[in-house]
Amino acid sequence: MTTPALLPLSGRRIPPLNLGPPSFPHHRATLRLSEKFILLLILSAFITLCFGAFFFLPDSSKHKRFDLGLEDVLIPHVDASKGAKNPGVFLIHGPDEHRHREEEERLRNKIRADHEKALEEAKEKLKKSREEIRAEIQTEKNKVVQEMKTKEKKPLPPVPIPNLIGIDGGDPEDNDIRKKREKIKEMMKHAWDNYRIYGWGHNELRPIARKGHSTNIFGSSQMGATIVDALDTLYIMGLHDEFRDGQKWIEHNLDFSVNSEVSVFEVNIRFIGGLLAAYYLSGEEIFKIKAVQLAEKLLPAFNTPTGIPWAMVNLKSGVGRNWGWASAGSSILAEFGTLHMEFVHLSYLTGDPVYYKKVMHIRKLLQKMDRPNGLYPNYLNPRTGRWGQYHTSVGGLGDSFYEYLLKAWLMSDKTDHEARKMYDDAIEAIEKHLIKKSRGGLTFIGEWKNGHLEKKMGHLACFAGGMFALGADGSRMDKAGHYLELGAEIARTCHESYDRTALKLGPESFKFDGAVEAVAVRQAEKYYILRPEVIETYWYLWRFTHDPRYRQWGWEAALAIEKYCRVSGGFSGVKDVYSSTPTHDDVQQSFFLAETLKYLYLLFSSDDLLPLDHWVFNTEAHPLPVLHLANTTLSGNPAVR
Ligand code: DMJ
Repeated sequence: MTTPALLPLSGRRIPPLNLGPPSFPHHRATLRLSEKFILLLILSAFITLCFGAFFFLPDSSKHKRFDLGLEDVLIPHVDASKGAKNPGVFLIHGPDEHRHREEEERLRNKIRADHEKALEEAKEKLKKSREEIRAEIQTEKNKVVQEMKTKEKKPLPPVPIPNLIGIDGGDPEDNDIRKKREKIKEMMKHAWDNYRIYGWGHNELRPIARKGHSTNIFGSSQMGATIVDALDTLYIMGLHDEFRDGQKWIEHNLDFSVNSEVSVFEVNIRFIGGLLAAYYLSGEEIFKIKAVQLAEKLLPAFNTPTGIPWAMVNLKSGVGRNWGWASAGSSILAEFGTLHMEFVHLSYLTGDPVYYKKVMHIRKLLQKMDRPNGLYPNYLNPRTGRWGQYHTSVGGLGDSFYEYLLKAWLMSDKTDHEARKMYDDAIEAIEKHLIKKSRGGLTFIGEWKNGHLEKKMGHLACFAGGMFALGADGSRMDKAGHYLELGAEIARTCHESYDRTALKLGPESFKFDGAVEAVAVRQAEKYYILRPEVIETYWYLWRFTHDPRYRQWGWEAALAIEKYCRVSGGFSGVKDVYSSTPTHDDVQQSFFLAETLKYLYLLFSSDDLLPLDHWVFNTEAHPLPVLHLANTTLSGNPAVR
């Protein structure tokens, strides 16, 4: 007879016990309840039995061991001679017995601990969303595939060494300029030495509190962001002891297996960009190895339904997500659109096309999409592949996407025509809809918000002056002169935004509204956090025009930084550039060493240091060499065949 208990537990229907008229629904419910109760009882009894057996059997077997004479089979190390008077009875005595008990105890504890851990992990899993679990599974799969690949991996194919021209030197002939350059180097020493003393290994420095600092872009990790970001600046300045110090730290301490959720974009531009530049400049393999290790950790961020990566990824679990503040769960244009340079270099150096494919996939997807007025909105949903809010900006949220289209073309030795076309199309739409002249004759780049132009320009957008100048050569219909002029106008506007403040440092963003021109209106927009964009534009304009005004403006900015941002423990941002008594924000940003001081140093160097026809700077000012891609053999890459 089949009893309910013997029916398969997984079966959806269990026949009711024949204890009452089946026609009454409430009875049926009662019966099902009691059946379930019985089943539960049986099940729990079974589990208890198994559990008990698991824990107690070893204990009882200990008793058996002393009288059943099976020890030679079960425990072959028992000393049989000790039980010789009573054949068949083997005793474990003294130290042996003690050791044995300890061993059993240790095993039991281990089993208990493993069991607890498994329960905890199961509990944690249940807390996660379907998507998180799916992403974890995908990450595990990728890991296995990656491991298999690694096992199969043949040595990396040799790649042609790019032309590494102008990695040092740059001594200017003019004595005054040389002194200015020396001063910038001294500022770098001050920033680095204080970070070395008070913030070593932390991401950034609090120069007044004299301790380490970090922000959410680096998650909870201490990954020495300042060290990685500063390396190439140290190198080109000839600060080689400091460079070696940083290298040693990276070799021994930089570990990416951390349970920390980081920004994919920031980690890419600061860490991967910084490590690749350090590798190219110094030739030290360790930087390349670390860059590749880190890049592998970023790959799970691309596991989305569209292949548009999440903004953040947990370096350990590979789980990704987007910023809570982003429109409709979107990824950000300036973030997923600023991976191309580094990822192409990774494929170039490893021979593994995976990185190249990820960024080309993003490009192809963007090419297919409709663009309102030819403008790229800042938000794109990685689940649906649809735009979020129709906001377009050449400042925050959009900026470096345009920069990387141009630089993809430059980096490919001007062979990636697709990238150049996308850049030209985008810039034409930007010029038509976003670039205006103020009443006072200042050219500015506004922001497009749902069909309106907001007449506000961010400090971040000031980099575009340099971009227009850099892209002038090779522009459509030979509009080179026009774009160089446009770059110069943006440089002038941004200089005005500095000049109209008490500290001669620019605000975070400034307005063009009636009588207000190039001035911040809201208190929350009056800060300066050691940003580089205005100085970056001065440098590009200097390289293309050699107009001395750019060196002069750069020097004004350097003096203002020295006067108002320098403190004994490093350099700090200021909260209000319109107040003549500055309040410090107590943060020395890593980009101050990577970008601001590097661009200043280059501004007072001769052009043979990192010449622009051989090097392309990533958006964090890390120089990467032009790749003569026609010589490489990456599979599936039409640009390189
Ligand atoms: C830097 O990290 C990079 O330049 C990035 O593209 C945006 N801005 C910051 C510095 O202001």
